[in-house]
Amino acid sequence: MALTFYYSPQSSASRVHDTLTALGIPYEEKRVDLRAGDQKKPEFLALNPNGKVPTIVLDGTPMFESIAIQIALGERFGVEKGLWPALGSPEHLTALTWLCWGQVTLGASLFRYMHNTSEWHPKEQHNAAQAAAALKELGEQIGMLDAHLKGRDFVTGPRLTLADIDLVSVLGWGLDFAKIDTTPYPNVAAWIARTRKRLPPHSAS
Ligand SMILES: N[C@@H](CCC(=O)N[C@@H](CS)C(=O)NCC(=O)O)C(=O)O
Repeated sequence: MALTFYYSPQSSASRVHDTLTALGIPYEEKRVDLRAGDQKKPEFLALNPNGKVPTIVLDGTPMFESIAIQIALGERFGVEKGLWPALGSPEHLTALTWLCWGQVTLGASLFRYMHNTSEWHPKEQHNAAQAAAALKELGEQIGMLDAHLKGRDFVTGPRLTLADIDLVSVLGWGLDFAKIDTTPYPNVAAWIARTRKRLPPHSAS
């Protein structure tokens, strides 16, 4: 098995880094300097025409989009490591559901909020009504996750999976960014702490 991981610190690659660390599989790390524009160089675009991190090359095949990478790593390495439910199990369906919900639905609200508030986006494009609507949506989504986690240690039940690791990475960033207080969401707060305790320290994110 040969795995190369292209990343930049504090980026969407961090969630894949958390997964690789949790899986404990060998891989080669290649840092991509986003400020220098390495992601738009022909040699990188040949791997990922979307020009972004994370990108991996697994046994010679490039992959991009962290959600696809997470699922591929889960299916290939996670089942035997106890971090991804076996195909055909109810937990497998639940893990896919929450992993995708976190990146697609929750992610869309986070990006909407970010696009309308952050310094990375021109102020003249900010829209206060859009930002407020996104924040309201985020509150409803986190409330929904909180209700799901009631009586569960992790999203699929008693066992940590890559769905928790990915979702905590996305949501943890979002809570900090949007300065959302977790007091109204005690199950979410406890689950984030529980999941983070299971993550070994790492250097790339
Ligand atoms: N949906 C993508 C998002 C990837 C993404 O936006 N990566 C950013 C860093 S957080 C990037 O590489 N930006 C560089 C650029 O757009 O030039 C994923 O989850 O993999």
